[in-house]
Amino acid sequence: MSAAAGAGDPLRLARGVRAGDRRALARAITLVESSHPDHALAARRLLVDILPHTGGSLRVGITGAPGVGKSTLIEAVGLSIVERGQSVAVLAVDPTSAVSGGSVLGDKTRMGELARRSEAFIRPSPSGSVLGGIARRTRGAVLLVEGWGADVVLIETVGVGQSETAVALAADVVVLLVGPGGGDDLQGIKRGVMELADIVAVTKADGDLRAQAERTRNDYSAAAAVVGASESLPVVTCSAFDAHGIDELWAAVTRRYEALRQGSALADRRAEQAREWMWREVREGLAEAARSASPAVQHLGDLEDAVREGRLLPEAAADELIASLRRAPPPG
Ligand SMILES: Nc1nc2c(ncn2[C@@H]2O[C@H](COP(=O)(O)OP(=O)(O)OP(=O)(O)O)[C@@H](O)[C@H]2O)c(=O)[nH]1
Ligand SMILES: [Mg+2]
Repeated sequence: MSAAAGAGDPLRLARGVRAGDRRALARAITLVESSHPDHALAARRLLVDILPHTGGSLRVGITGAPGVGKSTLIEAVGLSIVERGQSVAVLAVDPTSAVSGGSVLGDKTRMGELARRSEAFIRPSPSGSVLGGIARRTRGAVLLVEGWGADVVLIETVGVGQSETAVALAADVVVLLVGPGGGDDLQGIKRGVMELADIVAVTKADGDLRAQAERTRNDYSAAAAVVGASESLPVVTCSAFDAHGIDELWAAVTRRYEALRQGSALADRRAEQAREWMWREVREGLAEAARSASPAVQHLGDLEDAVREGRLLPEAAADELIASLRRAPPPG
């Protein structure tokens, strides 16, 4: 079968991942990230085989503005996890942006020490050419690193647009990282970023920035109370440079995780993420079918023109496409 040949044997790959083979893991993630239609079936076989061996890790999203210090903090946190005898996987989910450029190189150098540890696996961002499907690829990669045996998964993301959804659909605990400057960063609250966060960490709290970071921490604590994000939203300061606050931050993360594990909160959260994921797939699949498989596809250009020129309401055009999809014979 050519598809399986192109993608390698998914079941062999799955065995390699479960045996702790890092190269197999890297190839497995590449397969799941692939947007090549021939790889979709192999990727699914792989994930189905891995699925019974997943769910055992603490999944942490680390989100924050570009350059705020996410990768550097992840290296510090990751090293302390490894020192405690646990394994850690780092996933960066943002496609390389034109702005920051070359984040693959950046991540590798910024996490150089962690990258050399056998208990750590680091997967830099997918390349900038890959658009769409970030949530799907992130979830797939989380399952794979769990199958590999990661005790902790750290997911780095700038947390806007698609990657915000990706982290919300994949993480158990979300840490919002902010700079010591306050000011503009506080806009994050208005944008609702804090509603997504379980913990706020003011990073770069070292040297001259330490006092300012403490003031920013107080600002965030006060702001969290005002927006009613949560009476118990922890706000901490930390530094990846002098290791200040790293243990406290990690203690806050594990406290949150242990709280979720009381009763069924963690299982409920993950169940809801899986359900939401299914509906995303349905929405994306239907949109794709409307674009490519609907009998109205020959008129698609006309429909779009009519909508663009204001001759047809967008909702009327959508109705027409959906109606035509309903009339279409089922695939296969
Ligand atoms: N003083 C100080 N600087 C830091 C700290 N952490 C990171 N930096 C600096 O902040 C800059 C950005 O750090 P990164 O870790 O690459 O930030 P990032 O959020 O991962 O950036 P992107 O992945 O590009 O969004 C680098 O120059 C770091 O050296 C810290 O704890 N203290
Ligand atoms: Mg980074």
